[in-house]
Amino acid sequence: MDAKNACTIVYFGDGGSSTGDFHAALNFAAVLDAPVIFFCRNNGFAISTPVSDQFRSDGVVTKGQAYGIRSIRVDGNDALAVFTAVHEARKMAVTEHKPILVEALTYRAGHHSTSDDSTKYRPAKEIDWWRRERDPVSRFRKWIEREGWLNSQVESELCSNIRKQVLQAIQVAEKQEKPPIKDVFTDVYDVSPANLQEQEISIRETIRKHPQDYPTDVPL
Ligand SMILES: Cc1ncc(C[n+]2csc(CCOP(=O)(O)OP(=O)(O)O)c2C)c(N)n1
Repeated sequence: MDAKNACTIVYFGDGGSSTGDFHAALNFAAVLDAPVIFFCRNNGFAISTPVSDQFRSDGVVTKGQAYGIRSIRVDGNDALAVFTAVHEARKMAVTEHKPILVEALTYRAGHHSTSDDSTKYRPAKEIDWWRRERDPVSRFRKWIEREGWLNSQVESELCSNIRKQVLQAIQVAEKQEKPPIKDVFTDVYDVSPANLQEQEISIRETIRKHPQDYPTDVPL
């Protein structure tokens, strides 16, 4: 980042803010004056654990303040509020060379994953309310419609245009050669540590023993 007009943004959930690494990261960022935007999506749950069972602080914004980091809370379902907050946060991070924390208050209107049934730990009515009354996409749509920037004709043209672009991109991507197996091991470290070297030997040995189970379009 030295002398560059740049900063980093990291995204995490309320559950992430309940882990030790989060606290170490905030402290390091604060004392080292790292130009980082910590963006927390506080959707009220870490899978099924509500925030009331995770922490007693007033949300996540106060955790940033406790480490001497300027922190702001926004309505995470208001796209313009989120845009404005991140825009300002970036300016501060880049010009002042300091970290910023943004807490976006929101709600997970779907299940955590395909193996989750969130009605087991929260009322279906609550989920419906957020879907109906607070959906950020509907809110943003209403705003751009009111401004006269979107109507059903513009929308359908836009959708069919984008669909074509996506299909073309998929066709191009599918023709690309798959990355070779060695890339699995060279992606993170400059010098591969011993445990990764062992894993590479082990996977190559497994492929040698069971070639029929290894995809033919992935170079070795
Ligand atoms: C180190 C570690 N511990 C536990 C898990 C299991 N896990 C996956 S998602 C999750 C909850 C994350 O909660 P949050 O950060 O609020 O994200 P969200 O549920 O909003 O996606 C947990 C505990 C994990 N992936 N990694």
